[in-house]
Amino acid sequence: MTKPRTRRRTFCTIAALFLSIAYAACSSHKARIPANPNPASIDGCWVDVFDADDFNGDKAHDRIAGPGEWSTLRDLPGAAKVDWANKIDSLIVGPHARLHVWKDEGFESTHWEFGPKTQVASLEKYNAGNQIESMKLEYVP
Ligand SMILES: [Ca+2]
Ligand SMILES: [Ca+2]
Repeated sequence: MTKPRTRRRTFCTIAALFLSIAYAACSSHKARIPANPNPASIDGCWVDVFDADDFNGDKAHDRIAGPGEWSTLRDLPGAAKVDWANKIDSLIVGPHARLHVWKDEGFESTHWEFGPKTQVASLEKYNAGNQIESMKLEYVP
């Protein structure tokens, strides 16, 4: 009696795995990736992004929650500002996050990496001001 049940559970596990792979494959082709893809995202795994230097939120700012990958920043549903491509000037990395950013979409061209708790008042210092077009947020324990 236990055998068919185990087999069914295995089937369900495999089916769930396929569905999640299919979903991941589809979502990576979609432009619309939410600013917070995982509502139960891990505490401290985020990046605060600002449209101006010195963490000036008067213009626009957002918290992008990870872990996650954004091959484009042009369309982030759930963000206060949906289009962050080539707009970030300052940023604060959460205490449990490692931020990777790229100069072009699709994680291409120049890459910069910022560790947990990094505060960059002006990305101009790295020639990255208003240059970021894709990013990944990695969880750091
Ligand atoms: Ca800007
Ligand atoms: Ca570019």
